[in-house]
Amino acid sequence: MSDDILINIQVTLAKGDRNGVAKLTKEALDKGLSVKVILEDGLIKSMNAIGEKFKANEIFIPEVLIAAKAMHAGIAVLEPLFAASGIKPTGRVVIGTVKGDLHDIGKNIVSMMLKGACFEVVDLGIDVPPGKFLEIVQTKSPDIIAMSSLLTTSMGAMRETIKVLKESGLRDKVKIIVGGAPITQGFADSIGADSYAKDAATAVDKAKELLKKIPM
Ligand code: B1M
Repeated sequence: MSDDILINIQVTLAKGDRNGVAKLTKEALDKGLSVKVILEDGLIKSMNAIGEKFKANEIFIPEVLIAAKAMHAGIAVLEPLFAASGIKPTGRVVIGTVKGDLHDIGKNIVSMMLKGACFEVVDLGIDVPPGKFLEIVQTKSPDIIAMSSLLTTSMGAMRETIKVLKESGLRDKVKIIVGGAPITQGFADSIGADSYAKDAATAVDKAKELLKKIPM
């Protein structure tokens, strides 16, 4: 029964039916499925399949975009459940997809899961230039900067952001975590990031670990 609704979510997302995905996501919640299961076995699974079809040239950018919007509609239903909590924020994270990169699905999932773990999240969106990260460190004093990149061509913007922070003397005021499909631990080390996470769930664990390293 729960498998039926998850398959329905996958199929509806692949068709790019935003209202349908939102409706089915609500239905899945009503049926008692967990947010994690709906997210991983419904929404993400379908989006990954879309990615594979895109890679194989079976579908093209417009279809991918439409599916991505349907994915957002599902995430929008789940998000309040991650965030709903009266507990004091664990820490403040500023997150963004780096300059030159417009991919935001993974970044939004990381953001949503951080909120679910009671972090206060300031989301700078996509195509965020190093100067914007710098400005926000100055004005919001976050504990952590979280940068996402999906393109090999935008990975360099992470290095550039860390360089700008170093030059302004603010690098040591904030912990930095990086992630996204082309990012590796080796790359994270090479640019001087404090942490790397391969997926959203790991990003939450790593963010919690980083907080422990911040002197009170
Ligand atoms: Co683009 N795209 N895309 N795309 N796109 C990829 C990334 C690509 C791998 C497809 C391919 O060729 N096989 C390829 C990149 C190749 C590379 O450089 N290595 C690619 C390309 C080339 C491009 C364009 C250049 C295409 C073109 O125009 N010719 C163009 C670039 C535009 C730009 O950014 N300047 C482009 C455009 C687009 C769309 C706009 C059509 C759309 C984005 C819509 C949107 O995001 N709103 C899109 C999409 C959807 C994809 C694929 C199909 C799916 C990405 C996705 O959302 N995955 C992707 C192929 C694929 O991944 N199979 C592809 C689902 C998401 C949940 O996973 O984002 O990896 P992901 O996030 C994961 C982890 O990576 C991690 O956690 C997330 C969840 O667990 N994670 C973090 C992410 N950020 C993190 C940060 C962290 C920690 C973990 O800490 C801070």
